Amino acid sequence: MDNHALDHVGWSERVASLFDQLPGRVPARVVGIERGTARVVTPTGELTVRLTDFAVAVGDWVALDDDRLADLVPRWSQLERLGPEGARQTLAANVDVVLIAAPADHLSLTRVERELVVAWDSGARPVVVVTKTDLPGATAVVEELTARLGAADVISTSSVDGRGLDELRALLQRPVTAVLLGPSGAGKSRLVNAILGHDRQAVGEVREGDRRGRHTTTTRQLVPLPSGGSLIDMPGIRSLGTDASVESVAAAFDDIETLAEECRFADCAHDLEPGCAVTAAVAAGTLDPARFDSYRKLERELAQERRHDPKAPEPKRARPR
Ligand SMILES: Nc1nc2c(ncn2[C@@H]2O[C@H](COP(=O)(O)OP(=O)(O)OP(=O)(O)O)[C@@H](O)[C@H]2O)c(=O)[nH]1
Ligand SMILES: [Mg+2]
Ligand SMILES: [Zn+2]
Repeated sequence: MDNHALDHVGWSERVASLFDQLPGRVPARVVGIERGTARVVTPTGELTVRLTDFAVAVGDWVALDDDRLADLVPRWSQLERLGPEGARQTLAANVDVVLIAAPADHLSLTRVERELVVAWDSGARPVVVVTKTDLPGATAVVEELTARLGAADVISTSSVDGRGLDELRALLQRPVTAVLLGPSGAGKSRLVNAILGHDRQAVGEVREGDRRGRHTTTTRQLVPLPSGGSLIDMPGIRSLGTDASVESVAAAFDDIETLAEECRFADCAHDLEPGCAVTAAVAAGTLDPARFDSYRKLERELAQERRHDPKAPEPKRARPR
């Protein structure tokens, strides 16, 4: 691939071919959003543009006409959540990898399971990144997590002693764009700094009592990395509502999906049906009841979402990957 002035923010052959459809436009990538403006990187430098006609997200590729936003390039992936009021929000666009930051000192397995569903639904590949594994007790936490999560990819990291960082750097090569998803205080920003090798992102203390963060990061930012890829740091998210597709739940709970293929009835609800392989696995002790419980909670929540949304009576289908 020829060198391009936007290589450091993820320029690729795929992006180049998208811009082939927009002759005469200047390509740019959104690297930050703040109060009605977007910070974009263009081949000749950075620029702040007003957002009037377009709703853009960090990671979007946009076409400029005279320093004005003229087009939004079609996205190949988008990480979305439903806010507390049910409004859909795009957290990041055109990401290839979703890094789910799970702090070893304050880990919620059900939260990670939900984040995996949301990540699969984006169209990008999820990787669970356990942070702070330098802390005592982390080994047991990682073991519990990997035992619970079926086939998910898990990387153990520490921004203090540097473990796992090379594995992350190997993943974050040009032109990969990754986004950091996780609760406040998980160590997302410090991880960005550790991979960068200098302190660019602000890092905040966690509260002594419950190890929760103080919402230090307040804006989403795409950071070019020395390893060639780009990493989007995000504010910690409190509530991660979702209307993910049935396929995304199946991908995140592949172990339960595999069991379900053995149920006597194809439409088994894994409740009181005879010949249910899923409840049989729970009874036999081969499926963690807590994992089955999070699966059922997510399924119920998604069924609710589909019922409430009058425009979407059918379950949402997964985007082609
Ligand atoms: N022991 C240890 N502490 C860490 C590690 N990474 C981060 N921390 C600490 O965890 C706290 C939170 O780190 P941040 O990087 O600010 O967390 P964040 O996920 O960016 O939080 P928000 O910006 O609020 O969403 C800070 O006190 C960090 O020093 C680690 O690898 N080991
Ligand atoms: Mg942060
Ligand atoms: Zn069943």
